[in-house]
Amino acid sequence: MVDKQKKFYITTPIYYVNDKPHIGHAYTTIVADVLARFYRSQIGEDNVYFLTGTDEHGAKVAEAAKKQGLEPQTFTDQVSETFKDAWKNLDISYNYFIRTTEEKHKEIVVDILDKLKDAKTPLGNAVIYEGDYHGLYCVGCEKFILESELVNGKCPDHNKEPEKLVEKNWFFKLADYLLRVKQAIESGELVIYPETRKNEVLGLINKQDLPDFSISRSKKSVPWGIDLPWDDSQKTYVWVDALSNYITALGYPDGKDFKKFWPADAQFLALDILKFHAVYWPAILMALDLPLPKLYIHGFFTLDGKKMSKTLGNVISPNELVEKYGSEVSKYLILSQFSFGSESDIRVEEFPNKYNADLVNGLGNLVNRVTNMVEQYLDGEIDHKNFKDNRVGSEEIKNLRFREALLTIWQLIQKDNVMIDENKPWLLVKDEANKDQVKKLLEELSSDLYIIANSLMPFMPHKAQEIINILTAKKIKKPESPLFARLK
Ligand code: ME8
Repeated sequence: MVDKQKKFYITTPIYYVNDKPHIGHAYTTIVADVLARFYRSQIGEDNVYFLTGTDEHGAKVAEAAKKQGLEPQTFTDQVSETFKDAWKNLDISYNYFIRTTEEKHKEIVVDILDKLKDAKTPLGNAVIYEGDYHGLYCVGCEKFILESELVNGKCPDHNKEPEKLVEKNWFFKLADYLLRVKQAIESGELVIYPETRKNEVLGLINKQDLPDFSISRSKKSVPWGIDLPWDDSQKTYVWVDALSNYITALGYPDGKDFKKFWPADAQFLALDILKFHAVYWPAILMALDLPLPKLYIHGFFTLDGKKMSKTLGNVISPNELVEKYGSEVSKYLILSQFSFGSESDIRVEEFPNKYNADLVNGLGNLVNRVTNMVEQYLDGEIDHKNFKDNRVGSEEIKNLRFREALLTIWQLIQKDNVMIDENKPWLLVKDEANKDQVKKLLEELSSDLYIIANSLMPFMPHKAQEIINILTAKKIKKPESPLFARLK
């Protein structure tokens, strides 16, 4: 990522409203939030755009609505609110929350479809053509599934036999774009990070197992979606509708935000939707003659070794974590457990110890000790003009190494706590001759604390600000109640 760039556009996937927000959705949204806050501090509020939202069309959502006896729109209105609430509880600083059922999005999708319909592939063929689709369709996945992907005749993710479908569809001529997508990946025009995922996508293209994909479904099988502008027997396939959100939100093609922010500088997702983002999406963008984004893929994590799912009932709601720990600590606990990109198991049972060790005994204790000593030994007076905003962990954040950024900050916290233990200022102050030494020590500690607080800004903006306010007050005072209360 280039440092001096003037804009930064960050997206998360838009989440399906057939499910409630869980810790998997929260992870993606939190990393996007940290990066957005970081870049805002680097290049200014107006130059960062952070988009998230909900994916509200398709058979899967219609089915979920039906189960609850609700009209799809009423149902999606309700569930998209639960996502907004969860992000509010986690203090997520998105600039826009897009819903695929909103008018502006639907209008621009129609415009995109019309453009694709008129476009020619690099080989001179029509980008969109009509054909018969014979296929197996998994409603759970919301996609056609290949014979080779089945396990014992069933979709491995949903343990359900797919439906056989033959229907008239409109297709996207992916075949004419595969070579170009491959070249774009190899040349770095399309960024896919980490390397393992990039190689996976290249492998997929080399295997030549990527047929042209449908951009529409017959209204009979999927009645809930955007009308296809030139064929009223068809609805827009939910993935074309969904992927478009990344540009409809910005007001493609003429919107000010679109002109300023596209292409995306960081599109976050997990590997479950890699093919759609790393093959279909770039091909669609090429057909629209638009520049390609950077895709950042994090691990798909399990809970106690099992896939999280509503059926297994092992879904952790971010709201429960926020209720117990507050938003900032919840974000800390989630981000510090594993590195971006690694496939991991969430171990919620480790959260209480981690909280006590890192926040109560680590950061909270350091703030308490330093401010208490400054208050007592120096009458609260430290010349904070000497504080420097030398943040630590910035390089790590730029490289998506969020856990490592936190580790770097916590090394400084640890170093300072040790420095206090070793120097024992409470003994030093007993002798007037050590006055300067104590002052110097507390100056260094306060100045470190200032660095720690600034470095924590993208992760814990409120706690960080609280620390900065204490340190830059006329007189430093120990906080009235501890920054992080011990868990009972
Ligand atoms: O796929 N571990 O929506 P979705 C890590 N609507 N991340 C997880 C996760 C887990 N166990 N579970 C979910 C869709 N996620 C489409 C996307 S985009 C144009 C359309 C996160 O609700 C992760 O980011 O199934 C994953 O890619 C996304 O949620 C899937 O969300």
